[in-house]
Amino acid sequence: MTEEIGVGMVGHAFMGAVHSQAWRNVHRFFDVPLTPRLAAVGGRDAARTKEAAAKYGWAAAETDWRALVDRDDVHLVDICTPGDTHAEIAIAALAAGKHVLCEKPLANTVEEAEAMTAAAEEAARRGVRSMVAFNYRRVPAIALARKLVADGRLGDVRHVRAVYLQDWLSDPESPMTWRLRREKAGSGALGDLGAHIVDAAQFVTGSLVTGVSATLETFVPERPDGDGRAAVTVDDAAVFLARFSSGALGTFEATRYALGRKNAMRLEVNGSRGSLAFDFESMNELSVFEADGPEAGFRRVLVTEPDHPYVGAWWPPGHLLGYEHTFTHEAADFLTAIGDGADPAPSFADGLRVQRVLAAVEESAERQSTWTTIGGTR
Ligand code: SOE
Repeated sequence: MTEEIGVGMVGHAFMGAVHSQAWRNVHRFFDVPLTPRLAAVGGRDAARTKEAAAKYGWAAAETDWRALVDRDDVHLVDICTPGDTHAEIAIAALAAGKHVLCEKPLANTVEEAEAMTAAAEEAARRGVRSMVAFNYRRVPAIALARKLVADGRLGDVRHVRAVYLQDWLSDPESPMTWRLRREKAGSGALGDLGAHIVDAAQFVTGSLVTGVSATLETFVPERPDGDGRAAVTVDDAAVFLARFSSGALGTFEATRYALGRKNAMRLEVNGSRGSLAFDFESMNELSVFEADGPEAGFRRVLVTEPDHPYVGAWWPPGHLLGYEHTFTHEAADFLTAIGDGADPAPSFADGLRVQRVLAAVEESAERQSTWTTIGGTR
């Protein structure tokens, strides 16, 4: 076993559960330089946090995130809380010399993301690492897509078509949640789902979104909340056009109202020599078209070969991977960067760039039908 690194995770709901399994398993499948020790999990409710610690295998439970950050046996802080707490926890942890993995979107505002990025850059000079948890980068088919584009197999990228479709809000009577409160979540489908496809599109094409024209909608303005009703203060859906630094054009759509689509995170890229298409609901596949290939038509590549990204650590070809594996890959990449003394990606600066795109989408939607250019990108 390699040297241990104590992990402290704040938050233990959906993301906490999936991150827990990644920390528990990563060193059993990947040759990582550090072995995680699940030192402590943090949550506000003592009984529920204790229960989560027992269920997911954490040695201790803390009800105050500051106490968790301050623990001597915690060297890495994993932030799995709603966006309103990311900046405060990340900045305190980095100041205390703890490596930080932070769930997406990086923050609720550009200002918070800027402060987090400044703290991360200062901490990196002290050897303290930070990364944003854009887990879809670690889907083997998405990583393969990036490689195909980088190797020039698609030629010059002309179009990016990205959608992220869920349907869990389709029923207007489904109850209020923190995800629908602006002060908690920052934005709605835009930050939750749109952030993923912006990151994935930039990652796969190696190019940045430079401007957007957007529209947002909240279809159901209030929802049941306890004995009454509460106002939904975020978008239910976001649709936007984009330009990329490479010259490509993009279209993006993020919604929680696409009935029948449960987690359809889809990306299609068309280049001068070929195209590729991905759908998370068939996450082990990548469709590839090469214009100078022997036959016309898309090929369905089953991304389960040992030489495909991340796959060699797992099962024999054709034995499929799932959602949870993407988080194990993320943990492996982060531990490797920490062990190697390297800056991991996506960095907080990458998270800030996505945050700027989200803010530009909101600004454009607010102004209605204007092209809004994003500062800091070429
Ligand atoms: C909920 O909409 C959610 O869990 C997102 O928050 C995640 O980031 C996404 O991976 C799945 O859907």
